Amino acid sequence: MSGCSDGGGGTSTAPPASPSTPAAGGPRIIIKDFKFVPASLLGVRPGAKVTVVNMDSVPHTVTATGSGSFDTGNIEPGKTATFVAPSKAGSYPYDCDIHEYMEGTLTVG
Ligand SMILES: [Cu+2]
Repeated sequence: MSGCSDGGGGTSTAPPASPSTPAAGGPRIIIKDFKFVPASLLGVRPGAKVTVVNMDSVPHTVTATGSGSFDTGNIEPGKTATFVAPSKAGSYPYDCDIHEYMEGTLTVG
């Protein structure tokens, strides 16, 4: 096997994170300093693709608690993952499988 060394090939031209700029591609969760930002992600469309960016230096996950509705699996440092929001409106708490004190809520509707 060859050609697997480019680490996912993200865009390298993205400017530094700018909190005031809405994400073009839809809802997004940033993981930084062992926190989910925003901790409560509101107004996510049912079935929307949610992007998760891990800006920490350790792996994290976004794992729905209880419902099992979504789970990114391990997101390595500096990597981005996506998951599909539940198709039913409601509030979906999640945590990090590795650091259970990390908590957030995804609200669909
Ligand atoms: Cu974590």
